[in-house]
Amino acid sequence: MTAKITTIERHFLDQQRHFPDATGEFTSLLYDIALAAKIIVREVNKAGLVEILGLAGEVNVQGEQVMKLDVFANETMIRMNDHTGRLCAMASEENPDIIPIPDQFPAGNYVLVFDPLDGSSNIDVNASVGTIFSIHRKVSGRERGTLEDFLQPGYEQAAAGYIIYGASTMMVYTSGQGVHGFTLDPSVGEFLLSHPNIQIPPRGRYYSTNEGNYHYWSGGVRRYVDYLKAPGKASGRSSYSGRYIGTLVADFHRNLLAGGIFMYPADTKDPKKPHGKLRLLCEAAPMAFIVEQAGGRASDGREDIMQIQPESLHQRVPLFIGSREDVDEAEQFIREFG
Ligand code: FDP
Repeated sequence: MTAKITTIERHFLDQQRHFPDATGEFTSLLYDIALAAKIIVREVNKAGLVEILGLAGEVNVQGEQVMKLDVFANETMIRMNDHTGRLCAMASEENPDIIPIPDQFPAGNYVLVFDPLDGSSNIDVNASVGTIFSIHRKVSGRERGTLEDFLQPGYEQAAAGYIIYGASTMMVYTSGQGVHGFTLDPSVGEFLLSHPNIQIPPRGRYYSTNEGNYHYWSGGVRRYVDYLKAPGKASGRSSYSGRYIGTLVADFHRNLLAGGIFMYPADTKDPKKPHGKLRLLCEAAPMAFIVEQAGGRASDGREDIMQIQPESLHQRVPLFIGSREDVDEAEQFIREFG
């Protein structure tokens, strides 16, 4: 056993040394998120027990109010980060407006956007769920954050990451110095560096999408998925395998390690959501930062997700993300067939 054991805290401190002017504020912010994840996973691991220990919304046997897991995850992220003096505002997938830092606490130089419990429809069936986060530097010049601090394109992110509550719990993040993954060792309660410098294969063999929406997709997207499934006799390639659980974090994570493409295209199913389902700021942009740092690509079918100038906090975008050559090819089909 010669492998070096690096805790997430040690790793963050080592990374900070590359920036002699760093105050430690950013490093501490990442560490607070890791801590919030440990609190969330403690409850996620009890998800199947709510029937026994008390239903969400009821009072449990200990006399405590039982919260729905997504509400609990949201409140944990907010409570862990509202008083530390590192943030000037937050935004969550669960809250319609920005979440101010209460007046009694100091304001910092960063804003945090998060999806506290991604894939929430999978909680009841004991499949993987996750938390996604994105950090931007304050640009408004105001002491307390404003909407302007959130409406920044993806390439301005200071850091982004996710936590996957799966067979084991992993935190994967980037701050622009590569992508690093940590696995939680529950026996010591520490995230340990298990996947340094993750690189996504340039081409994969897997596609992940909700094919139930096939008839609502554009011609280009349909042709692309047909192409993935057809044996490529001429090119000698075999057909792709489908993998889709319906939790962005889990589907993305699989493709990040194994190679492949995740798609949530625009569809005509719901006229209120003409740009697909996923949110730019708390889902697409953070995943785009990670995949680019790992050597992959993220596109809305026409342009890079990282280049999109957000117009509203909960803006939705189509998403094609994963191995570089696969995303290039998806774009080609959309260019050619619409
Ligand atoms: P969910 O609504 O369960 O939170 O964020 C939205 C999301 O999950 C993604 O995690 C997932 O990729 C997608 O929606 C699944 O949507 P479909 O059920 O339409 O496939």
